[in-house]
Amino acid sequence: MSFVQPAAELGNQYRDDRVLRSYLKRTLAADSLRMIEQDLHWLGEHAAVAWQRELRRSRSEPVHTPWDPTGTRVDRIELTPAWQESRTIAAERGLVAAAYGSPLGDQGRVHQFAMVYLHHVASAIFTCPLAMTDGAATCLTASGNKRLIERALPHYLSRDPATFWISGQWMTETTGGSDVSATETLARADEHGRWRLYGRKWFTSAVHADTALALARPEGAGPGADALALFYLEPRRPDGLWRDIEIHRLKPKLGTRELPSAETQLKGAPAEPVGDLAHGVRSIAPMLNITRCWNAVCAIATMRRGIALARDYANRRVVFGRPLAEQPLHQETLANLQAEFEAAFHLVFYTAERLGQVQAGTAAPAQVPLLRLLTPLVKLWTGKLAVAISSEVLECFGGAGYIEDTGLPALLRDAQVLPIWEGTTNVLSLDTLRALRGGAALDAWQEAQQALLAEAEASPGLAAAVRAVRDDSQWLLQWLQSHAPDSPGLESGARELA
Ligand code: MFK
Ligand code: FAD
Repeated sequence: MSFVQPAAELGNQYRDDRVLRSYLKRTLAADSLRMIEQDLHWLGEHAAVAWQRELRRSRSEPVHTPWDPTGTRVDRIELTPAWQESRTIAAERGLVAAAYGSPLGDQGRVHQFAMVYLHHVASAIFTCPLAMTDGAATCLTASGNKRLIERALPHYLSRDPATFWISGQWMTETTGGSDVSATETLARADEHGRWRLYGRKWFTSAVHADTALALARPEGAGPGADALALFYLEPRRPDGLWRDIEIHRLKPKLGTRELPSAETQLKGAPAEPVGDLAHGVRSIAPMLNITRCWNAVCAIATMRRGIALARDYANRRVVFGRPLAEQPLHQETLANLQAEFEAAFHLVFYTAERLGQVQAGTAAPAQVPLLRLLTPLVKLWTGKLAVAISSEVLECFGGAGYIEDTGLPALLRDAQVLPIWEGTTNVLSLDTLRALRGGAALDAWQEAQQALLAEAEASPGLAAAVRAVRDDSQWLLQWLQSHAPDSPGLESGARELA
């Protein structure tokens, strides 16, 4: 019998995650940690079991059936088993609910994102609709629309799979996803005064979601983005049939294949304005900021999974007479990946802490502009890094990393969406400059940086590194100070950045 290389294995992803465990121990009171640890152990175990299970079966994809045998338009979407299982897990573990009214107070976001981090890779990308659902809950809350809050929030925050609802986010059209100003979807009041939407939404992920928030242009409104309004829809009737909506097709995607992302025609779909009949981008911005935070959490989850597999493999694979893990150059490769991941991890959870405090109203005033600044930064940086790390992880497996049924190529394919959706890297770079307007974010950032550096300086051995970071950041501060306060400066700043 010739040699057979054992595959990489995963243990309980909570138990084995030194970075997560030490962070939570440092951040949460012992009682709080005890309260949530059962969830974390369960999700950590599920992550390991799901990984092994997915390797043993071929990955399925959702199926769209436009017509029934009698010729009636049905647009049935059949979901994959892993996707359906993930919906149940999400409701029962409270992956959205944990962030609202948490017994951990303003640390509810830390609890929630620790769970999301453990679950993302095992979730079949169900984290996409969960992010949008969380975003919708925040967005409706911010709108103050009492009727919609009472209607939808109890479902979004339900821990019962039978009553749990997920939301979609319908912005992108063929005219543009970054620049939504040319949105063609029209909102027109019918003879009963009920708003109906007409148009084509070009990317609608989790298309079968129970509700959606959509941008549309009210009839008679002028051109441009500010004339758009935000609408709430329940796209399907209780019997599952679509309300004046047709699904053209499910998109054939590079990755995220279990996530049904559709091209959708709105043919008079009933909808309800969330707020004013204008300022739709401003109204949906709270949703964007939540989903961008989720994106960052899912990015570090991807990095951590790849590194865990690569480390395990390095102990099993023997090259040039010793385990790969003992080859100095490979040790350096793994150490670099780990260092990049740990930096990203801490920035993401630092942002999650600020988000929880701002949401709970316990944040100091300066935390609000700081969070606004960190959100696009953390999304754009971790999105790109997840792709780079996943690519390096594949190489750590040599040729095996390129082979479908190791499960590794899916990791890279799924990572590639992270820098694209929810704002591409360049669009978020410009959003960062938008967040810097007025100077409050920059002041808050400097203050936060000083506090962090003072804390780090107190740790033995870190003082020299802290001084180096402080020196390096001086040029950036000066650059930002010269460009941030006014928008013409921002535009020339964007050119310089490019
Ligand atoms: C598994 C991982 C989880 C993630 C799952 C995600 C699944 C969903 C997939 C999707 O991709 S959904 C679609 C996501 N689409 C985007 O992210 C759009 C990207 N483009 C932008 O973000 C553009 O910058 C933007 C559309 C916002 C530009 O629109 P405008 O109208 O030209 O911008 P403008 O005039 O600067 O801003 C309008 C208002 O919104 C301003 O407020 P005021 O009216 O009070 O002045 C802005 O300050 C405000 N605004 C814009 N972005 C904001 C914001 N406010 C707070 N936060 C922001 N991020
Ligand atoms: P464009 O906006 O045309 O961008 C093309 C290039 O131009 C990018 O590199 C971008 O960075 C660059 N660019 C744009 N503006 C500028 C600028 N001012 N300066 C410099 N560079 C710029 N959308 C939804 O609304 N709902 C969904 O559910 C949804 N699901 C998705 C699922 C998947 C799998 C994918 C891939 C996309 C999904 N999207 C969804 C769409 C996504 O949000 C958009 O694709 C994204 O925002 C980019 O828009 P676009 O495709 O029109 O590209």
